[in-house]
Amino acid sequence: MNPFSELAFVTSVASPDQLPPPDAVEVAFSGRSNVGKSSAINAIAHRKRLAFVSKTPGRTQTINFFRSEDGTRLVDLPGYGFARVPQAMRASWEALMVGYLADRSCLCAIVLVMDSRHPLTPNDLQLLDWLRPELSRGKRLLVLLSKSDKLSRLEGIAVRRSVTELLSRRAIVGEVRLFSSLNGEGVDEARGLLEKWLLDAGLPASSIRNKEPPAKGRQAGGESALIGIKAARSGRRSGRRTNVRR
Ligand SMILES: Nc1nc2c(ncn2[C@@H]2O[C@H](COP(=O)(O)OP(=O)(O)OP(=O)(O)O)[C@@H](O)[C@H]2O)c(=O)[nH]1
Ligand SMILES: [Mg+2]
Repeated sequence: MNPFSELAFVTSVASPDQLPPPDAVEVAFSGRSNVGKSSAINAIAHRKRLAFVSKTPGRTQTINFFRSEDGTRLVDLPGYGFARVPQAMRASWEALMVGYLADRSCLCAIVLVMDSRHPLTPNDLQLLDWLRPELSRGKRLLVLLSKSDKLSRLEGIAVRRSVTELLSRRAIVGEVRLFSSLNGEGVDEARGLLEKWLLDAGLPASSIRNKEPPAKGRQAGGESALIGIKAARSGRRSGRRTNVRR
């Protein structure tokens, strides 16, 4: 049975202090605007309109939470790198995303969605490098190379290989899969990996609730993904924030 088919929308969050308490095990979907994050959530849940999909880049502007009865949450993050929105608006979505990723004790895995035709943009690389310490502390990474239906089989093999090699060169531990929410390539595999990781992370939710510290609101600060990432790191160095699960 698909463990994600019973997911239901919980809440939309526009600032870090509105985040729900960390009383579930979460998997977050991140990536550039318009790469197919919301579509990937729908495909994995085998639902048509759970997360909102749009042709217009920058559609998901809040953090959207979808929860299942067993204490699992899939989290749809706002996209980054969309040039055609005002800088201030972009900065606020990106700060929201980085703030969430930097300080979420119940986050067990990050799905980085990249368009298989244009993977590894500077922002993707920056996010990957920034995630490396979290991954070495046990968080999982699944890279989905989306819209693989637009590639030939050989192109798909080549892009998966080159992304896998890049992760290895940068000492980033993660799984890389071709993915299409249109023709279903990689969907079952992605679902299986996430299910396994969530189980490894310690479901059921009742046991998690007893262990998690209370949620702490925290502003990531900053004017862009770059600045947001720097702010999150320097906050960590100065010891201001420490509740990421080790
Ligand atoms: N061909 C193809 N199109 C896709 C696929 N996944 C998503 N799309 C299309 O890409 C566009 C963006 O999809 P979304 O799922 O809304 O992308 P997103 O990353 O959530 O976008 P933002 O919320 O704006 O950051 C839509 O027109 C989708 O129909 C795919 O696997 N193949
Ligand atoms: Mg979206």
